[in-house]
Amino acid sequence: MRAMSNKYYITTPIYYVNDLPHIGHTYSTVAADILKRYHKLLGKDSFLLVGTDENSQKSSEAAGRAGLTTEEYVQEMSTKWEQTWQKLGISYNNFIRTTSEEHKKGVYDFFTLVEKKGDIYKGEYIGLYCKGCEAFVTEKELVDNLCPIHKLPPEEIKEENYFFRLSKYKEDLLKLYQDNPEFIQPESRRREIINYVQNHLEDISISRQGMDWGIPFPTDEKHRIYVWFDALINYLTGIGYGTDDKTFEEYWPANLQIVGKDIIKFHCALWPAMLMSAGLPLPEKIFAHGFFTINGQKIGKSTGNSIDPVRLTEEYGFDALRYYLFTEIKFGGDGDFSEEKLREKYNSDLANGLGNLTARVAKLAENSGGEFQLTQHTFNEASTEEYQQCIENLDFQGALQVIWQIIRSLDKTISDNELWKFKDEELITQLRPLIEDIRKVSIILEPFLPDTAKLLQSHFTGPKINALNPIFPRK
Ligand code: ME8
Repeated sequence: MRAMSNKYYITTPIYYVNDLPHIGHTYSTVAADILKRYHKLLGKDSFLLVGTDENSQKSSEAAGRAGLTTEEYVQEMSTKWEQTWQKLGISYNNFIRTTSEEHKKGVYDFFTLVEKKGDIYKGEYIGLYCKGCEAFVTEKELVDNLCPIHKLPPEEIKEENYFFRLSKYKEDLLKLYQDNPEFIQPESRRREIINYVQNHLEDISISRQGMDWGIPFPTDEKHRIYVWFDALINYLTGIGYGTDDKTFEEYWPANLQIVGKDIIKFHCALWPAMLMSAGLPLPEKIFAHGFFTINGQKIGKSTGNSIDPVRLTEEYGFDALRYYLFTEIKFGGDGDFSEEKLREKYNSDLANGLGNLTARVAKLAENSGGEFQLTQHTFNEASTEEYQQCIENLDFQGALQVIWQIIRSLDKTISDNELWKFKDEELITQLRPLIEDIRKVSIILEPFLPDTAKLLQSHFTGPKINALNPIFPRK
């Protein structure tokens, strides 16, 4: 197995640019951001890659509708995606665009390795293609002759294409899943993939003819590389594959790749097979989370019905949105998004819970007139084993529950001991451990609520502690 290393490399899917980010994309990206921040706090050299998938047919169609050239369109849209992650405070290290020269260079290098291995051949493809999925669908998968996800009629496509010998890797993939039960998480997804690889794995078409958008096929100018084959390689090119070997070697293989459950076949079967073919190490783990609905309806660019994460952030704050997303639903499962529930959680756990506690303690500290010489805690000292275990297991809900138990118990200490009845030295003595605990809470909050954590850390520094305006005004 791999030697222990001090780096942590985590990725999110790279999203299509034919629309703007919605709450589903935000969910995957924030999950990765939580883990990036957590590992950084543990002292790891952590790298979070995000980006946009621009070589898809969807891009040129959307550009046409917008009256722009595809280049202009993808440029404009990818800027908007990047700005959204900036507005939401995502701590990414690189934003990879699949139309960039670095990416293309890496794709060509990768292609050369796979081709040398003899894993690319020319064949004829006849199939039903769903533009929403940017993938072929089988007749069996259709519901009323429509793609079940996008409710669109697939097109029949018949053409000469290049194929990747995916089926050649069937036994290697099954062995991978067998030997590394942690490779695909959660377990339900692992079983789904084992079933797919055992029963349905076929060679996959990796080129398209007659397109004027996409990376030109390296060995045949009539073809373009089919978007998934190029898109997956972003996880390598985003850390320098093909252009900066040193950085690439430092970070690859990824420690964790986060995806939604809609794209697991590509990530858990095609992607490791591509890497095996190229002779590159495999990622350690792929985690597929569930899907949000809004009032039971799938959210998505092709179906409309989106919720704008930037507006929610402006209204409730980024931390509140993060808190809601990861307390409401067990990471991995599906859930329903509701602004009403977001507001309820905001008021009960943030305004009344954390906000109220910190305001009370700060006010008492000011009233006491005391000076507090406080301890500097490292992240490890501040966090409990249970909290760390939850995050290592990607149980974000569990980790937040650990924090909120502490918050409730601190509140209870104030009420049970009727701290407001104390004065001067007695009050100072009673407050000191409470303030120390708030400081610890503010440290372990950081992966989840980074702005709040910073604010509390700077407010409760001592020696003098002033009153604090409610950090979460009631909504
Ligand atoms: O599939 N709930 O991009 P995409 C939760 N470009 N997560 C959701 C969601 C929802 N309702 N809707 C979308 C692509 N997501 C490819 C990926 S990677 C090499 C290429 C999230 O723009 C979830 O992470 O369609 C899902 O996997 C991803 O957005 C799909 O984004």
